[in-house]
Amino acid sequence: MESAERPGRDPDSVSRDTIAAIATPAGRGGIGVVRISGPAVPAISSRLLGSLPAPRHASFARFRNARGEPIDEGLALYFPPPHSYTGEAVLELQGHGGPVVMQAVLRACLDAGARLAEPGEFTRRAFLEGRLDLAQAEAVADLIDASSEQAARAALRSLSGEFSSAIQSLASQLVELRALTEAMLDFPEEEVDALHRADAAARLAQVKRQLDHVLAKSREGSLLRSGIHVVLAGRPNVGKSSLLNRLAGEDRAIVTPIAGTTRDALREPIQIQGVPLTLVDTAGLREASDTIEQLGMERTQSELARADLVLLVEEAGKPAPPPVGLAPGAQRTVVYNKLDLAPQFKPPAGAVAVSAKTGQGLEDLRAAILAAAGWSSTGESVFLARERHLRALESAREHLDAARGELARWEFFAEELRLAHAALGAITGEFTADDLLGQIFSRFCIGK
Ligand SMILES: Nc1nc2c(ncn2[C@@H]2O[C@H](COP(=O)(O)OP(=O)(O)OP(=O)(O)O)[C@@H](O)[C@H]2O)c(=O)[nH]1
Ligand SMILES: [Mg+2]
Repeated sequence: MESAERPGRDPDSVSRDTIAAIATPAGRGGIGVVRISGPAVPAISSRLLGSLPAPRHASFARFRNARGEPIDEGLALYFPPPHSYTGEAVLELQGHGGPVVMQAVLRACLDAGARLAEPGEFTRRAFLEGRLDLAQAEAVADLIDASSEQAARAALRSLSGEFSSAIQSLASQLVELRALTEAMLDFPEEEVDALHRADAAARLAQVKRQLDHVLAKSREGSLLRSGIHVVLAGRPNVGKSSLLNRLAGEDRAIVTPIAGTTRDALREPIQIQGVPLTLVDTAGLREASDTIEQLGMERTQSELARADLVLLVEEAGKPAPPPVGLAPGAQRTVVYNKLDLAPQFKPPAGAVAVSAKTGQGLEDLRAAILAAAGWSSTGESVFLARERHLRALESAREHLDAARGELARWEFFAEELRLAHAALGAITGEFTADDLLGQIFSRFCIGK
């Protein structure tokens, strides 16, 4: 891996363009913000506002275009370097949030020498200036994209550096262990005694334990970002659509006593304890009686193929053969519905009994869904990890495992430690390839 840009050491930082963008969403609003960052901010400010506002004070100003005509008026905020979001000189113009006005203000900034910012470019600069590490920069986008309060809270914790410092703590222990090992490398093999090896083994085990802990919290937290695909499946008429309506809290799917009511797959986004889920109602599985039902069941199959969790719905107290066409595969939980019709029914271990009609057992069902998805905590201490972070942590763990097998061979041991360290460094952006950075920031919105 070619390590490219490093925080705070960007060679171009003195000769950079000045960038500008509308930072508020498109459309009409009470206020719209244009943000400008870069060395030309003072010059642009004098062209637009007639002067540079006092640092970090809200100043009322009239915004003028290149011909000196007033285009809007509002508040101007100036943040001198390095104490700004990007670490550069930043000017924020808060005008009236109409699309025409905002475009005119942006146009005036471009005419005065700025260029249009690319998606995520402000945050990318913050990263390059060392204001944020890569995991924190990603947390900015995750906070904006958060689909639940829990996800937002977890993103905010990452933004404030909680995830990064857990990673850094692992990295610094690895640095110590590497230093110790490198020192050993200078001795001939036979002089490295058992004491040193035992010490290294103990330190390695310690790092590994901590890494496992971080990984577990990250796996759990990743559910908050990506959500879980939960599919309701089973024979016709068992109450799949009724359960979807109950879990969604509104009547989304058609429910009738006629077997074969649902023809099409219906997706409904819901949340359980802040974990976002996509709940999918499907056509009941049986020998199809017509073309529409046949097509419906093909959709059921493709939903099942994509499921993280299948809720196989059965009727309580009515033993029946397994539904036709339910391929083994995704993790499944059996849900016995219509408990109100069979109040004596006790579900077997691992299954849940509910009544979509009375709501009985619904809390158990919600808990079972979260447990099956791997969510165990209240969400307070999880890390809102991305797939990229999970892969890096897993790779670091593999190298630590490999290192344990190489305690008798210092060179190999040292090399595995180096690789584990590099994997962790990729999370915070200490060692990160340029194209990866491009990928990460290009998914941001413009103006962030
Ligand atoms: N008593 C009782 N009836 C229920 C319960 N859940 C569903 N029903 C009834 O069972 C019938 C079928 O319900 P649906 O939700 O349409 O069943 P489904 O599994 O979606 O059926 P298909 O779409 O045909 O595959 C309806 O008459 C519901 O009112 C329950 O918990 N108790
Ligand atoms: Mg149905």
